[in-house]
Amino acid sequence: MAFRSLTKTIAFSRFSRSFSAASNLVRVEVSDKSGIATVTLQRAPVNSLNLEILADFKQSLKELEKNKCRGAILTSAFKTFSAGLDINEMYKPEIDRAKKWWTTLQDVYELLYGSSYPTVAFINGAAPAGGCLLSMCCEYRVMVPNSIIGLNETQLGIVAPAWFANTMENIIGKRQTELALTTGRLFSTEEAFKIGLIDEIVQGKEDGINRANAFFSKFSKISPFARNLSKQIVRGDTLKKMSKNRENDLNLFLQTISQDSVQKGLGFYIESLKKKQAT
Ligand code: CO8
Repeated sequence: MAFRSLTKTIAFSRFSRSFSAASNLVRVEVSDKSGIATVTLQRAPVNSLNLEILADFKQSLKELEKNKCRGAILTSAFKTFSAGLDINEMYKPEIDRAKKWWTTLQDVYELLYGSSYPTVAFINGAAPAGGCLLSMCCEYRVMVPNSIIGLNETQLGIVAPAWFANTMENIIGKRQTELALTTGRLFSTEEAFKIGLIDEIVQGKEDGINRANAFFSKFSKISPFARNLSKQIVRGDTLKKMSKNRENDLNLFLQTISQDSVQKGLGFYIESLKKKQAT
């Protein structure tokens, strides 16, 4: 069933409904009581972000915005929050698909970082690179212990784009971002908490959802208009810079992945992930 026709029937504030796009890679459940949506990424095994899951996610975010969602919790159906961008989309790519993939990622970023409703990432497992980016787009991050989060791109021989870096900088500051990016550091949950990359450490799903709801309840007496405008003021420069630079950013991405040395590095990295499984 087409996502559009299904979601047309949803009145967000009155019904408890769950829905997902045709390919079923993102599930959205809206509570009738609170109006809060839980958005669950579910591309097995590790939510690596290929074109199809990003397209589903983009569609879900558009629907949430259109239906005046009251708040959204982003999480994963698996023990990994998201392994980040699907490396296979960058390795020996088909150029038209790579272009579509990257622009869909840009769309997702703009929709999530600039959403009018409040957002919480319940990071229930590892969140490297693009996984970290998605969580950083949310307004509040709660994370389970003994996991990892960070922008580790340099470890793959690639570079996190400026908008990834700026988004991290807005959370942990320039100095920590420079250190984190240049070393490709993956922080443990506990380290991430200490530097403010995450806001709370939670013990499992129930605690995570409770803490997310506690965050939303901070706005119960705040006008949604004033809340959203404040968010847009704080995030506006980063968003504007990113939006203005979308074409250059796409060209830079295409140039980067067309380099032999980058392809070689990505090939090694994919092999190292496979070898890890074999040992
Ligand atoms: N892309 C594609 N496949 C992946 C990815 C990924 N990012 N991550 C894992 N996989 C695959 C594995 O190869 C494995 O495949 P298979 O079953 O066929 O062997 C399967 O998913 C399961 O992986 P693991 O066995 O490793 O699962 P674990 O639960 O043990 O570990 C982790 C989960 C911790 C997430 C681990 O898989 C991992 O570290 N993955 C790599 C994460 C990573 O480095 N991501 C970086 C992606 S790059 C990015 O997001 C930003 C790029 C910015 C663009 C720059 C411009 C050029």
